[in-house]
Amino acid sequence: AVTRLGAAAVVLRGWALPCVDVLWLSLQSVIAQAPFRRMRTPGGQHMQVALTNCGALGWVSDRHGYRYTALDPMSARPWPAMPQPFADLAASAAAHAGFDAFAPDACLINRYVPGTRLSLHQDRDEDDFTHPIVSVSLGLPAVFLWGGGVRADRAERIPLLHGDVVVWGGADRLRFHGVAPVPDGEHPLTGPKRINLTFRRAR
Ligand code: MD3
Ligand code: FE
Repeated sequence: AVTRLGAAAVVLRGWALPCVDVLWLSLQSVIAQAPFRRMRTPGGQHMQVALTNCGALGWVSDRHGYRYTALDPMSARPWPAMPQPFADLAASAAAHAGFDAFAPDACLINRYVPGTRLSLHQDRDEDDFTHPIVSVSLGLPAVFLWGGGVRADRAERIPLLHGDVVVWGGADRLRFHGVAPVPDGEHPLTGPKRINLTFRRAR
């Protein structure tokens, strides 16, 4: 089933379910090379969400700000390559939502333990906002906060479940968004965690 969130944003319910096992296996090899870590914000605090990346570019945050890098700052080595099942899923979901030939160069992987939230923000660290973003939810359910063009706009609450894929593009690309605190729970695949894969064209 497809739920429309906005002019250019859709939820593909359960789209990743046929491939979650292979995604999970691929993820284990990524995190063996580039473990989850909590990065510092420019303000000096630790982010609640732990993250890692795969693909040519990875999103990082530190005292100097937010940016994409070719090297993992923890290892000084390139980020792990994007597993083919990741790239295939991102391209097929984007195509289903009307974005042909989506070739992400960055996959940000976020890990939420119960109680973790992601406050309202915009994603503006990419060069070209005409490319869509594809997000894959795994594990514990969460409530996605879908705001407007300014932070003060009231946010809609959208439940996202294991296997749901969301594609955001065009007019909705700069909407404020976030994740409400993840409720306690245990998921058969991921344990007490929510994992989100976010595919982007950074450059
Ligand atoms: C909506 N991650 O990493 S899905 C992020 O579930 C992020 O981990 C959330 O927001 C998560 O930046 C939300 C991804 C997402 C990414 C970009 C968007 C949603 C978006 C851009 C515009 C609107
Ligand atoms: Fe975001």
